[in-house]
Amino acid sequence: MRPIHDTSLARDGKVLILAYDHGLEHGPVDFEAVPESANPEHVFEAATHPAVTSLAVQKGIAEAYYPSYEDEVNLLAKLNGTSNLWMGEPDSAVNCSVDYAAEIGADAVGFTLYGGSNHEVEMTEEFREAHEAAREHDLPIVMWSYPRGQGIKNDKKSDVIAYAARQALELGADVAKVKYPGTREAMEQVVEMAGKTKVIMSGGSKTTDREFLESVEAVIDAGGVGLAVGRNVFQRENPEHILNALEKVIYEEASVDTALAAAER
Ligand code: FBP
Repeated sequence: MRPIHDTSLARDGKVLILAYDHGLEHGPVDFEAVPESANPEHVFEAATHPAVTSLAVQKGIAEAYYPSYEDEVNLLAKLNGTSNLWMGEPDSAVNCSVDYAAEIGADAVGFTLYGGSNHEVEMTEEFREAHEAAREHDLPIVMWSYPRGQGIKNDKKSDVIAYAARQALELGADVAKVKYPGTREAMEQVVEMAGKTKVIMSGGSKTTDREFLESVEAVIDAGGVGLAVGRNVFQRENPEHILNALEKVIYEEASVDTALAAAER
């Protein structure tokens, strides 16, 4: 296990990854709410906010835009990804090696595992290769641990999410990125199952400021270290406001009311 507190993935042991792989995973529909969010520069600018510990993007976005931001933004290179254009059991193509991620300046790497999919065995073998290469490069590895597919009846159930966190620990991820199980108590079980692997919440589709911040607060209270968030930031007209509020909740462990008051500072 690679302790993350001394890496650029963390600030004071906490993590706020701005995720921006949606153009591949979901397609242009995710940019409709705020059309300028289709421009990667808009999101790279948001990632310069001091609350953001790294920006997670696919290789193509990293190659094209990261050179202009390498002094201000930490890069988390996603190693696999998939589009929403095909149908079938969940799977994700490995499209970037750890060697190449390191070459383009990545400070960390990310990998999606769909536990429960008929492709879980192959994906786990691919993760093994990524994990061992990440260790060679001394790069932290974050697992997007998302059980889904034929083996999974309900991917929102807390014991399924706890299993996802445990898979991340067993397979050697430094950080497990999991869906929010709905309550602080459920998140505590997830964190317990993850052991020394740090747990972060996946942002999910856009909600109100209060609802979103309350879920982040519950994650922190449960012993999680932060979140990886995409739509709840870039689908807002002013990403800076919600990042100001997240900074309060994650790093200062402030209440949601305090964070909301600070959002428009
Ligand atoms: P959000 O905060 O927008 O949910 O982003 C997190 C993330 O894991 C992205 O990295 C990814 O593109 C997306 O969610 C995948 O969502 P799903 O596969 O659940 O539709």
